[in-house]
Amino acid sequence: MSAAEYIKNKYGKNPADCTDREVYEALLAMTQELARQKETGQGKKKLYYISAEFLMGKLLSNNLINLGLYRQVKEELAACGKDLSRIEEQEPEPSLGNGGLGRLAACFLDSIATLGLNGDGIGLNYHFGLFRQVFEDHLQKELPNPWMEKVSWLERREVSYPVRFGGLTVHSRMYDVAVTGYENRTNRLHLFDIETVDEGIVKDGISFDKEDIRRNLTLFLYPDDSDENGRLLRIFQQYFMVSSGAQLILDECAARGCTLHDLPDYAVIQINDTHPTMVIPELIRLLTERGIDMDEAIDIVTRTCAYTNHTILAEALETWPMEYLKKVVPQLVPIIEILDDRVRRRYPDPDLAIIDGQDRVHMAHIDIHYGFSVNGVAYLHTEILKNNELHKFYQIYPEKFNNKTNGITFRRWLMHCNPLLADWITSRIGEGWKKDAGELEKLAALTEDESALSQVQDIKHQNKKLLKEYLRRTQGIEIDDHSILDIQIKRLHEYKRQQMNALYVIDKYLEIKGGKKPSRPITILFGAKAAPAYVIAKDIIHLILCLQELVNHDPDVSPWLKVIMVENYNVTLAEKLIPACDISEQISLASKEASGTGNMKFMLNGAVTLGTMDGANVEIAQLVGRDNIYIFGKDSETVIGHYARADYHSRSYYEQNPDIRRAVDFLVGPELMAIGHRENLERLYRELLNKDWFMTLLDYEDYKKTKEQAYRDFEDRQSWMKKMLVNISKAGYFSSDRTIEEYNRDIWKLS
Ligand code: 26Q
Repeated sequence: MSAAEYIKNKYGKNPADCTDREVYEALLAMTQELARQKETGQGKKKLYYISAEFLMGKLLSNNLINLGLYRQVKEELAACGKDLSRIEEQEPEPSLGNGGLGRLAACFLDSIATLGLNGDGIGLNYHFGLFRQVFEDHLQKELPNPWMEKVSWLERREVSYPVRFGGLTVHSRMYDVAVTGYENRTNRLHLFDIETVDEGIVKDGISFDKEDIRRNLTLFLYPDDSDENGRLLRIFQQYFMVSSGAQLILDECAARGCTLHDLPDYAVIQINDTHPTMVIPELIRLLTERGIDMDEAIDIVTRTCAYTNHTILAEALETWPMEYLKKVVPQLVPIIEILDDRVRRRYPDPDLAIIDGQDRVHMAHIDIHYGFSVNGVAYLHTEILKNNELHKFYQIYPEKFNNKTNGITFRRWLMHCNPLLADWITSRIGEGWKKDAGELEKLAALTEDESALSQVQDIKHQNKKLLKEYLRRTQGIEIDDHSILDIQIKRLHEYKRQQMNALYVIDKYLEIKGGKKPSRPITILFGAKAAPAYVIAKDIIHLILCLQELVNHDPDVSPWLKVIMVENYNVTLAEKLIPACDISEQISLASKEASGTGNMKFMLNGAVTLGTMDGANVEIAQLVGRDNIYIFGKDSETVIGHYARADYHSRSYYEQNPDIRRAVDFLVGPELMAIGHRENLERLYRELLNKDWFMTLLDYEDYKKTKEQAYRDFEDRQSWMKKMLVNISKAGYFSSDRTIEEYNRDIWKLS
């Protein structure tokens, strides 16, 4: 049945007479029905990807693409005067993730289904997801972000499990979201929730009673661990997820014929960072409760669970005080003590223990000892884990460690977000790249083809115009589609160094004020949410918003330089920004960014990377070659050396480099003070001068030099288009289909 007929059947009228809302709801229902028809056989072994975050983004268009209906539906609607991209705007974005880790989980689900693998996701159904960001008085303010509507992708299932906490028992309820594969099977994302949650307890922004577990359990996604007072609630959430998940896994495996003794033949559980780590002691508890002795239960679980590490920041590694666990999950405490005891008997080194001298439980240590695989998410990251951060574990379990360089789904991050480029690629090299991303390499043959280069240039310009229109309509922001578009979009964190980009804005502003004009207008665009309790991150947002006000309203400067900070950066916005971008800022302090995945999305869409030798940038540089990427800054070994010797002092860079001094002083100068708040700007100034833990000033000079080289090179339009084309042609390696094939080959071993 065609979409138009479906709509007619549903409402008894033509699509042309329907509201966008009606069309959206009909398409959603139709898509769900079609997706359900593709739920195929279960097979014996099944993957469970368990994660506190799944940052899915909007689903309508993605599902239409995967079901092979997108073009037809778009044309049918157009014939009735309806624009599918406007219909899409009816859909709220479910923001069930913070950033990279959650978005990676969503890309993985897409690829798992696309490769026809039997694998489901397990997570939580946060009612408000991550907060919605608004700017007021040049500051970030957080508001709830409701996304669940009467008609939505969630399907309520008749599946419910008791989850026991110290002092209370709740009952989980399972909701499913269909996960369509590209021209392949449909899998499921299971999101657990409880029915007693009360959205009405949220007052004044996003504050609520942290102790009322029945009412608050699945209200919000934790915006990261800098939020002190929510830690206990975070443990409640984690246990709720893993206990429901573990019960589901055991039930499903039993239904497929598993005796529990042979669980590793029926299930493999991929633990996405340490947030779901309690699934290990919980499964051991459930197995022993069902009559399996402790030794065997530990062995079974160890052969079932695999762990992915996403961070090398010591402060982001989860360690929970035993006292918290005793309060929330007393039934796991004796099991964790047994696990710790066994480790201590084999390995006397206290660094390998699960419970440390301060009675804190190191979640990653549970995963490494009691899982069969430990993987990092990019080559450099895995090397640092093996040689530095987790070196002692690597020495005792070398066979467990492996690398799985991250990837992204090309369905969403090219076919959906950049149809102009996707169609052009198809017109040049055929359709094959959609299933075999390696075929993008064929584009390399076109780098000397002038018509190809000018078409690529034209597509980039078209995308800038589309972005301009979108930002004008949705954010009231004006951009110049003839300027260089230089973009940094990612969570706000000091290690990602948005502050370095902001210092450059100041430097450039002062240069232009002094009469030195660039050869072409430049737009420097930021998008970032800061964790509500992360003070310095919020100060950096404040600085950028003040610069936006100052620079864009200065008639001497604004024709040449514009600063834009988009509000409420999310997946939907990323899909609009990335296709229009010229320069992709990936400027983390080397050794700190585990991988990055935005870097891959930009590359695929023909932006050129300006970055440090960190995370997957290292692999991008290797693939495209030094002529097609702008690399600057100290490498990871140098940085790790500075930390080891504690010999980095930002003040000496401030004192020696007049550009740096001028830009840093500007933070507390009269121009910004007239716009912003003294407290925030002075705190940032002191931080940079006295601490600068992520070594902004160390790399500043090289950053400025390299960025300006990129701006100059941009003027040679022909050679820039070549760089773009080389980037696109080498992006195939970063398809999450490749990543998932590697997970399956080395870890999951599903047939
Ligand atoms: C920890 C404790 C308590 C509460 C929250 C948290 C918490 C929440 C989210 C800790 C970390 C996160 C998110 C981490 C994350 O997104 N990491 C990113 O993962 C990407 C996918 O592998 C990488 O590409 C990025 O480099 C990495 O930063």
